[in-house]
Amino acid sequence: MSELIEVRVPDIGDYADVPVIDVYVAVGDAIAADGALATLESDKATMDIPAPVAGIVREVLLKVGDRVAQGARVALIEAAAPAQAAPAASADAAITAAPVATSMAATAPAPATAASSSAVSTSSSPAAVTAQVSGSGPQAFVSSAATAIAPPPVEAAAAPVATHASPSVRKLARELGVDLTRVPASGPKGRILADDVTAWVKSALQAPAAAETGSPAPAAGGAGLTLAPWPQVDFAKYGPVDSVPLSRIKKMSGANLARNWVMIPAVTYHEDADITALEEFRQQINRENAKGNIKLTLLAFLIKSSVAALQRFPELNSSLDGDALILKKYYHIGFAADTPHGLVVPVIRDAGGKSLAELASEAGALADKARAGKLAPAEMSGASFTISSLGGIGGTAFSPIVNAPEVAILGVNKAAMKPVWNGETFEPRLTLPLSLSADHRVVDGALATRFLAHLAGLLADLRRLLL
Ligand code: CAO
Repeated sequence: MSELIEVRVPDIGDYADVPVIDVYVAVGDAIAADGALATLESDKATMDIPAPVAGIVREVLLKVGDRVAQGARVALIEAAAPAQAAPAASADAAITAAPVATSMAATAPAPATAASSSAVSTSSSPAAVTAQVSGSGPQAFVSSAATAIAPPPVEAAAAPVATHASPSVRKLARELGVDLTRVPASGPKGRILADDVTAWVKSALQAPAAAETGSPAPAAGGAGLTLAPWPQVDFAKYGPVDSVPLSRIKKMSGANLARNWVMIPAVTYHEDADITALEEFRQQINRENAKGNIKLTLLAFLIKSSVAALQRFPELNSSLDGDALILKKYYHIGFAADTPHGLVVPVIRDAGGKSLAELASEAGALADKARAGKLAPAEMSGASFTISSLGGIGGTAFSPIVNAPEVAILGVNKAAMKPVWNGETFEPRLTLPLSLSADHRVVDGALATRFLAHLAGLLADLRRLLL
């Protein structure tokens, strides 16, 4: 007999009484694993509740307008196949849906956007408490926390007009500054889809370019981007192709990546760190603890050393807020984790106060949780600096995209033994390539290079962490 799964509202942080603004399923509907059952939206955040398993919806236990908190019942699903996550073989197992990189997104608009929020905007609070973090692509993590550098809206506030769009689409529109009332809908029952929003933005971007007879010169006054139209190519003309829909995470993260790429004047700086001694120490400790469960990872050393470097150079642990710089006195370090769903960025809170063993164990646990798609929004929010380590895979350098509203991100590639001149002879030294991308509005080249040199010095001689 098929298993009946009770889906409940997952950990949504300190939210209570959150309105249900959309319910996507009805009794008898077939639902795929991770398909959205319903959406919650508070004044600061939105989140889809995904189905933990594929199956048939047997009961819908909430409706639009209900106000819910963690643990509230969402639906009963008759699982198509036995649910792996279900405890024991209970026929009435209760499962709390894991929010899979959806949009528990802080939406604290900059004053400019707050003033011009249209009917589609749902946020008015200045407090940003949680951030969705998800990713895709080669530089694939995103914080969707709205920032002081949010794009200006396409036009000023309009009278509220009802639009039919999911919260994730409305969030996308907010981030791109699109007034949804102007976007033609192509979804069922007049629903505006993410593709409609991106198509509208594309056409808005292409219009001035087309009108300018192909001139690549920027628009007068420097406002807006004058871009050539996106190439429209019928690829099938050139050979066989498959069209595969982008994953949910990629769709959601794409807008944030594009925003960060276009809006942050980032420069990437490179430095080599001599980690010969660090690696010997790490291996020695791991040998000593071979029977225990502590394994010191390189990532733990990177986090620890980054916090020390951030303490020395606080501008790299900041965010822009209009004309002010918010210098954070906390050190919450995000790290990019590669998962089957895409890249996500779990956050280690107060990393400065944690030992190497604690950092290694917490990062390992968070990475496992990320791979299982079980990270709660709170576990992906609030980072003040991010590390993206490709060291376990390879590479010699890359240019990570700054994860707004942070101002800097550290990229790490694979350490390699290199000959280093010691004044008399070449010595083999284990060399770790570091790549720091930093927002030039906050961090100039000298500061970035001092930060990287300091970080490399800490990694080369861990005793410096004690200073
Ligand atoms: N140089 C050489 N070897 C390295 C290394 C480096 N910089 N970093 C890790 N390694 C080694 C590790 O020591 C480990 O070997 P041992 O088992 O012998 O110790 C092996 O590579 C695998 O490490 P790992 O990368 O799986 O583990 P980690 O703790 O170092 O990293 C995590 C954890 C979550 C960062 C990693 O698993 C991951 O997901 N990385 C990908 C992140 C990513 O895709 N970033 C790009 C985002 S787009 O900018």
